[in-house]
Amino acid sequence: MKAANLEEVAAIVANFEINGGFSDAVPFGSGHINDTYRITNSYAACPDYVLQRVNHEIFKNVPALIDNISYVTDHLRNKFSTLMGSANVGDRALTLIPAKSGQYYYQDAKGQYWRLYLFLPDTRSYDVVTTTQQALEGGKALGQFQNYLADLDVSKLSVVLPDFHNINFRLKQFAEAIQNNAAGRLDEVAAEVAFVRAREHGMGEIERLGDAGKLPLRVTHNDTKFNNILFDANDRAQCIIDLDTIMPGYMAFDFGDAVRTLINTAPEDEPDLDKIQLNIPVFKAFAQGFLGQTASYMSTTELRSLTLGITLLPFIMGLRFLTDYINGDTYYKTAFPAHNLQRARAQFNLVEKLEKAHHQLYAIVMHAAEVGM
Ligand code: ADP
Ligand code: GN1
Ligand code: MG
Repeated sequence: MKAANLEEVAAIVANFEINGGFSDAVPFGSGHINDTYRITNSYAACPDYVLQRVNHEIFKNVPALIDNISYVTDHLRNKFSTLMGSANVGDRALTLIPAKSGQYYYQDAKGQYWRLYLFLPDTRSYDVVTTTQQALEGGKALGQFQNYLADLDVSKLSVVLPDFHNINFRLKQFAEAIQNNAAGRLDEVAAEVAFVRAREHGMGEIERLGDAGKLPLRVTHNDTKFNNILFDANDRAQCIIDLDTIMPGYMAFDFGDAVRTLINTAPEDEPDLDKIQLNIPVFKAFAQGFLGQTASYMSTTELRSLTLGITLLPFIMGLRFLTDYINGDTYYKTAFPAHNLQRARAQFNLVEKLEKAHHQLYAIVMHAAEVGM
């Protein structure tokens, strides 16, 4: 999808119930799927907003996705006000702004879907985690998110992207991509294909445990990249964002995807594989924060599954980046032609390093769980 220009964005914003007026829009964030703009208000006393174009080629049912977000954010707001007596509930959960139609989205003449949130001022997010405080705070916030959503009626959530973290589904897509070789890139990726083949069975353990009824389905976020946690000016975690993929899932998915991004000393697409190292103190702090909120209601099997999630999630991401590379970059936004391959290589390198550290990571999770009980 082509980026929208300023006039287009202003015209879109005019369809929402905003306070004040439109002053400016700048592209914002580094997401791979949607387009995000920060909207500044022409009145200093009125709030700024975040406008997003939801990629409806990927999210086929945007109204259902918006309903999920509205349901979850209402529930979170209630929890924050009843359990924490928090006066600033609006700072802790995203606030959707209604369109003039009354719905929480606007569909333009081209059929594109837009939504508007209140902008949370003085916040920031981290692509790479550098301090144990950030990790501890992030762990507490994601654990609390799990905790607060544990009593939500899962049946009211739409499954917006079926089988999103199901490795068997991702392997099937991978096999199809290899079969089609649509971009003629297969010869270049023999080493990566072999890497996947060697792990196909082992990576299926979470699905097998789930199918055998040994892991509960919970409300999961499913995109817990660390940069989806907003921090305030004092580096306290303030709000979990990017709620498009909220669906039923396994706790290990959320734990694993967060660890994928926070334990890595380098960005997700680092080209220099030597720069990809494991930050163990940061991981330990995150595990403490997360399990302090959640360990008390997890079985030993579920706790163990968290350590499986630590290697599964970077493996799945690497597999998806590789599949997209083979397909000719049809899913993720890319900044240059080999971007998806570079991402896949970085993720697979991380998987190797995590595999080597498995026993150490397992011990840290189990210790944090004991402390957190
Ligand atoms: P994407 O799916 O593209 O990652 P996000 O919803 O995560 O989109 O938003 C992209 C970035 O925009 C975030 O990393 C964050 O920095 C910023 N952002 C998103 N929502 C808000 C908000 N309500 N207030 C302030 N910043 C926000
Ligand atoms: C995508 O849009 P963004 O960047 O938050 C993807 C996630 C991946 C992530 C990898 C709907 O998320 O699953 O983990 O890229 N989202 C979707 O950075 O596919
Ligand atoms: Mg995001």
